[in-house]
Amino acid sequence: MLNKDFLWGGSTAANQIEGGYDEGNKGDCISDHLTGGTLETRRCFTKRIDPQKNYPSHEAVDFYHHYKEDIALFAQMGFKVFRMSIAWSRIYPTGEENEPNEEGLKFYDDVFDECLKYGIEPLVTLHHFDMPYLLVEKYQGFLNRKVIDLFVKYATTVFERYKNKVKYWLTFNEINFACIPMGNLEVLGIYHEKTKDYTEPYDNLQDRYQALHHVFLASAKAVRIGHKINKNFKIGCMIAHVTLYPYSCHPQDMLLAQKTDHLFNDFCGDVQVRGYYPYYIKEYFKENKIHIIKEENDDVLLKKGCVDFYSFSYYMSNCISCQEGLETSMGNLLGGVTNPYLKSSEWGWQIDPEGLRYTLNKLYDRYQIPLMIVENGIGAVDVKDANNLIHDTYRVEYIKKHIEQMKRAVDDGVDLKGYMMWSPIDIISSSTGEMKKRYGLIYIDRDDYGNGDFSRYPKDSFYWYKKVIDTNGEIL
Ligand code: BGP
Repeated sequence: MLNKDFLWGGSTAANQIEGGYDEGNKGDCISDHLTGGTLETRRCFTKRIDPQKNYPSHEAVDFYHHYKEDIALFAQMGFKVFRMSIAWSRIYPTGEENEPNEEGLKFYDDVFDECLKYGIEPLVTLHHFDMPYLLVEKYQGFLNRKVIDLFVKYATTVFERYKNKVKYWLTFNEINFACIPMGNLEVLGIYHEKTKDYTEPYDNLQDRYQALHHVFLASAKAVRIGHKINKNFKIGCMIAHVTLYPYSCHPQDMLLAQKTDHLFNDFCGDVQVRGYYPYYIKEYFKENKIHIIKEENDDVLLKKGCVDFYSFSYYMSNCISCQEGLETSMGNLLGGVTNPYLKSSEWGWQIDPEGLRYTLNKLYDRYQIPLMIVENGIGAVDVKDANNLIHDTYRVEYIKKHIEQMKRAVDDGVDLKGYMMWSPIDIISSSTGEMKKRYGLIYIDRDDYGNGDFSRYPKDSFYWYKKVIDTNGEIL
């Protein structure tokens, strides 16, 4: 049974939903430089914005102008919580101004007021793949310690401004993306001059882990300051948990799965929850000749800036094997070996509801602090019929099965505070930049070629999710 105050809702990110990329004095950020792509054609990162190219974040689904309508629809579904992110470059357009941009601050005031009007708790991510672009060019993002202070200035500004409106915060979205080369740009803000394709960047392990160290410090400092500004703040970490199984019971598969799990899924959470680097990373650093340059107080700071809760995204699982030549699968950030017992989504992500129960138990066992699922959903092609109806039974099926397993984990004893599906309305896909890959409970009239008038249409899943929330997950 779920608690009465269980936080049901949905989750979004500024760069995928807002649009209005040059309105209200917003500066451009990393995602404003990413072109649209498909499953077959990768997105590109361009240093200059090229008027001939399509950059989906520029208009996204125009939440910037539709937020009232959207939040009213979330309220109609009975949302208790709405996860969104603040675009850093709306508050500090280049990241370096001394004074924040009032228009940007006002926009989020209005959004939060709208949520609170309906009794919806905003849960806010400070950094979701959208560092102000100037910081990439000038400093190579978090590779430079100066960016820690710039981030902390931004965090302090929004904590102060919204201290009576927002209680739940996340510092960095999917921070562990930085544990694979592709995370260089979107999490760390590193775009090396030798990089040709940001999805396969020139990768310098020393730089990547040094920059990640700075991100840990930025997060820890923000947690400390947040708690000083309002002792009731609950500030969490956010991990992309790609659940990994050994492909076979061969001891070498077991060991490789354990190691990959540590390095990808566990490392960042271990630092942010426990406040120190775990033992296994020291060996990895030694093997790879990585030497983290620390200042005197860094370790103390990490220890003092532990998060209050652990949040994560869960879409899928993958297998790990030391055998070569096995069939492989794609995934949310991390691919792996295909699991013969699972089916995949149209974009090749393996669907594994029971893996969610397994993961919740693993995480609670590991950390013993409250957990939140802040992303879970399925990207699919939806068809709107002549009556503007969208029969997305596959989405209902996906979410239903995951909620069933989530409830079982709560019965197992896991302290789970909330479930935020991804995403309440169709938004731009992060990996492919498409509109076609839809996650929403609400359909948006917009395609990959800029057609459509942004009208909103509830899908069948909208009415289904409303019932789920109304019954606190009893009727699925
Ligand atoms: C996560 C991101 C989100 C979101 C989601 C779905 O990695 O935090 O921003 O987009 O994945 O992924 P995609 O849009 O690539 O299908």
